[in-house]
Amino acid sequence: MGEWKKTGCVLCAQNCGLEVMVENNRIVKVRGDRSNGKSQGYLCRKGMNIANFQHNADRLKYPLKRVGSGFARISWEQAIDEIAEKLKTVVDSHGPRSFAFMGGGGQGSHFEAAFALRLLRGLGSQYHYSALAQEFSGYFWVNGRTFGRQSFHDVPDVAETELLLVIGWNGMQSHQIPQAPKELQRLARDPDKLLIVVDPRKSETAKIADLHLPIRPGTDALLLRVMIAIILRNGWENREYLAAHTSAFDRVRSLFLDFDAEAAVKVCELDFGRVTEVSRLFATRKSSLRYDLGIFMNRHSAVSSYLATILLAICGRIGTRGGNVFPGHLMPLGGHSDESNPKTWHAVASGLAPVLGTFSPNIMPEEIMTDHPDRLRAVIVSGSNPLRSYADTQAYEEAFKRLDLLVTVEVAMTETAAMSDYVLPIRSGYESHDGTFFAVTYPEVYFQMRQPVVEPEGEPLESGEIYLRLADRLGIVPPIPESLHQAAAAGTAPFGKALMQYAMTEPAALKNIPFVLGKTLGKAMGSVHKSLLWGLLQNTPKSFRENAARAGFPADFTLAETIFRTLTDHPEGIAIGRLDPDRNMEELRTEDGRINMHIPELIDELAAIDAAREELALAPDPAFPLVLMAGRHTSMNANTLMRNPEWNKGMRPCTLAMHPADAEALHLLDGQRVRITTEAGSEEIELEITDTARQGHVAIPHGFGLVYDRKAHGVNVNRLTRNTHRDRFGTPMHRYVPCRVEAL
Ligand SMILES: Nc1nc2c(c(=O)[nH]1)N[C@H]1C(S)=C(S)[C@@H](COP(=O)(O)OP(=O)(O)OC[C@H]3O[C@@H](n4cnc5c(=O)[nH]c(N)nc54)[C@H](O)[C@@H]3O)O[C@H]1N2
Ligand SMILES: Nc1nc2c(c(=O)[nH]1)N[C@H]1C(S)=C(S)[C@@H](COP(=O)(O)OP(=O)(O)OC[C@H]3O[C@@H](n4cnc5c(=O)[nH]c(N)nc54)[C@H](O)[C@@H]3O)O[C@H]1N2
Ligand code: SF4
Ligand SMILES: [Mo]
Repeated sequence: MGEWKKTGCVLCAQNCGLEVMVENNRIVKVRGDRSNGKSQGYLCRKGMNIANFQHNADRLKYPLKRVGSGFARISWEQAIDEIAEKLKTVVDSHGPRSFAFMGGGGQGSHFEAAFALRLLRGLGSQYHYSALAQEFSGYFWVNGRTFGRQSFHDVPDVAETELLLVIGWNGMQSHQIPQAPKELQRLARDPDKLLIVVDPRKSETAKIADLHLPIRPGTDALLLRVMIAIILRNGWENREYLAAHTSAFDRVRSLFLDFDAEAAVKVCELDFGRVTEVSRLFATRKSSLRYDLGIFMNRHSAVSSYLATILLAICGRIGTRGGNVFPGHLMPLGGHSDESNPKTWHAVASGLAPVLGTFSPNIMPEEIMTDHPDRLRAVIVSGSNPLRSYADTQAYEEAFKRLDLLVTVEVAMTETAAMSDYVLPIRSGYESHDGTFFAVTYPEVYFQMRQPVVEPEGEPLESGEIYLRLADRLGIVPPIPESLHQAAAAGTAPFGKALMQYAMTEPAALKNIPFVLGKTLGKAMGSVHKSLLWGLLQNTPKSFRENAARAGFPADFTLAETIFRTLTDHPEGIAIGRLDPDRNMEELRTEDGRINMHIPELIDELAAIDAAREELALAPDPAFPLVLMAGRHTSMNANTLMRNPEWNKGMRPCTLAMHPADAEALHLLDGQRVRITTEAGSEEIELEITDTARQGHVAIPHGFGLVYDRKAHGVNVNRLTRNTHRDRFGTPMHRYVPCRVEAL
C-alpha cells in the first residue's frame, strides 16, 4: 500500500503544495495539498502529471564522462578530481573571466544557487548567467532606478483589487500568481470588479475578461504612453500621492503632454474611446496591473516597464491596498548590480553588465566565440537547458563545441547534457531537501522546505553538495576545526555558539558560510541544503523579523530556531511572515524613500515612441510579413522540464497557431505541415487554424524539440530565434520575430 506524502510542485514559480501517493518508491497519484497556505489545494494539469517529470527514461543515475561520442560512468571522486583540475587549469591560465556558471535551480530548487555562486566567486568570477536575465532584466533594472533596488518585484494585490489590468500575461495558462485561474475567474465573474486584458491574441485570459483590447503586437509601449497622456490630459492623476510618494515627475510630465495620443492609438490598432475609458477606470478605481512576457520579451521592454511604473504611480497605485505591492521574502532572488561601479564586470564581447547579479544567456555564445583573451572557456550549467531554452540553438551548439570544459549538473540527460564533457546527476526536487525563493504572495509571506518523498536511484547528490565538493577540492573551503564538527553533531544550539567563535578566528569563514555550514551542520543533518536554511534564518534583516512577529513568531533570540523547527516539522510549508499593508511604501530603498520617476537613460527611447516612428519601425519586411510569437506558455509545456512526451499523448501540443483569414490567404488547411522561416532558420510544423490567433500574428509554444528515446517531439522554437534580436539589456524579443509561412 502506498503512502500520501506532502511536497510541492517544481514545475513553475507558484510551487503549489502537492500530496503525492508513493508506492514502491514511485509517485503514483497526486492531489493538491489543502494545507498549503499559498495554493490551498489548487494544482494544474502539469502538477497533476508530476510523475512524468520524476520518473522517466532520461533520469541520470551516475556521474558521466564524455568518451568519444558517448559517455562512460565514473566515480564521484574521479568526477570531482578531474573537473576541479580542469577548472583550475583554465582559470590559472586564462584568468577568472574564463569561467561562468549558468542556472541556479530553475523553477523549484533554489538552494543550490547559494553554493554554486559561492564557488563561482571563490574562483574569482562574476559571470552568473540565468534565465532571469532573458525575461526580467529590463524590469529589474528599471526597479533599481525607480524603487532603489533591482530585487524589487511588485505584484498586484489581487485579493483587494477592483480592477486588474493585464498586459501581455496569460495567467489562465501560465499562472504567475497563486491559483491564477481561480483568481482571474473570480474577478471576471464579480459584477463589482473588472478584468481588462491587453493581448493581440484571444488568449485564455482575454476570453474570460470583461474587456479585451486586441492590441497590434509590439505596440504596448505606445499604448502605455497614450494611457498616461490621457490620464494627465483629463486631470485624473492622483496629485496627493504624486506629491507625497514620488520624485522628479516634473522632469518627465512633458513627455506625455506634447504627444499625439489619437494618432498613437491608431498605430496600436485600438479604439480611442475604449482606451480612454480603460484609462479612466484605471485612474479612478482601486486598480492594479500585471504585465509579463508579452511585454518583457518585446520591443521597448525596459521602457514599457518604466511606463508601467509611471502609470501606476500617477494613479497612486504602488504600495497601496488593491494596487501593486511589494511582497516579503526569506531571500531576494538576486542582488543589486550597479553597472556604474568599476568593480562590476561587463562581459568582454558584448559589453553587457549584469542585472540582479545575472548576465543574459543571449550573449553567452558570443562571449565564447570572441577572440578576446578573456573569453569564456569553461561553463557549468545547472537547472538550465540552453540548447532548447535560450535564443539561437545553433549559436549555442557552435559555441559549446569551442569550450575547454562544459559540465552539466542535471536530473536528466538533456540536449545540453548530451553535449557536455561531464554530466553530474543530482537528486530531483522529490528526492532532496529544497525550496524556492519565488516570493509572490502578499500580505502573507510563505515558505516551504520540501523533504524527500522518494529515494533516489543510483548515486545522485543533493545539488549543493556538488559545489561543496568542488570547492573543497579546489581549496576554497577554509580549514574547519574538529570542534566545529563535534558541535554540529551535538545540535544547532551548541553549533551556533561554536560557529560564532570560529567566524571570529577564521577570516574566510563568513564569506564561505554555505560551504562551512554544509561541511559541518549539513553532514550532521544529512543535507547541505537544510543546513543552509538554518544559516539563512540566523541572519535575517529587521523587516523579516517584524513580518515574522506579525505572523505569530517570537520577537526574540529564539526566532530563527523556532522558524527552522516549524519549517522542518511542516513540509507543507508555512506562513513565515505577514507584511503590514499600511507600511508597504516603507519597503522602498531610494534615498528619499520615494518612487523616482526620472530615468535619464531611457528618456530618448521613450520620447521616440510616437505614432509616426512606430508605424515606420513596424512596417513589415516583405520577406517576413508575419509576426511570430516565439514561445507561447501553454498548459502543454512546462518550460523544458517535462521529458516524458507521454503526458501530452493524444493532444496537439506543438503547432503553429494561425488566424483563419491568414490561412485562407495562404491557401493553408488545418492540420497540414507548413514551413516557417525567420532570419534564424526554417522549421516544419503542423498548422493549427484558430480564431484565438490575431491576423498577421502566429504563435509556436516554447519548450518543445524534446529529444526523447532518440525521437524529436515538436519544434524547438529557438531554432527560429536569433540571439542578436535583443535589447540593450540582452533580453530577447521573442514576442516579435518577423517570419513567413508557406505550404510544404
Ligand atoms: N503552462 C505553463 N505555465 C508556465 C510556463 C510554462 O512553460 N507552461 N512557464 C513559466 C514561466 S518560466 C514564465 S516566465 C511564465 C510566462 O507567462 P506569460 O508571460 O503569461 O506567458 P506567455 O505565453 O508568453 O503569455 C503572455 C501573453 O502575451 C501575449 N502577447 C504576445 N505578444 C504580445 C504583445 O505584443 N503585446 C501584448 N500586450 N501581449 C502580447 C501572448 O499572446 C500571451 O497571451 O509562465 C510560467 N508558467
Ligand atoms: N523562444 C523562447 N524561448 C524561451 C521562452 C520563450 O517564451 N520563448 N521562455 C523562456 C523562459 S520565460 C524561461 S524561464 C526559460 C527557462 O529555461 P531554463 O532556464 O532552461 O529552465 P527549465 O526549462 O525550466 O529547466 C531547465 C532544466 O532544469 C532541470 N532541472 C529540473 N529540476 C532540477 C533541479 O532540481 N535542479 C537542477 N539543477 N536542475 C533541475 C531540468 O531537467 C531542465 O533540463 O526558457 C526560456 N526560453
Ligand atoms: S505547474 Fe505551477 S500552477 Fe501548476 S501545479 Fe505546478 S506549481 Fe502549481
Ligand atoms: Mo520564465
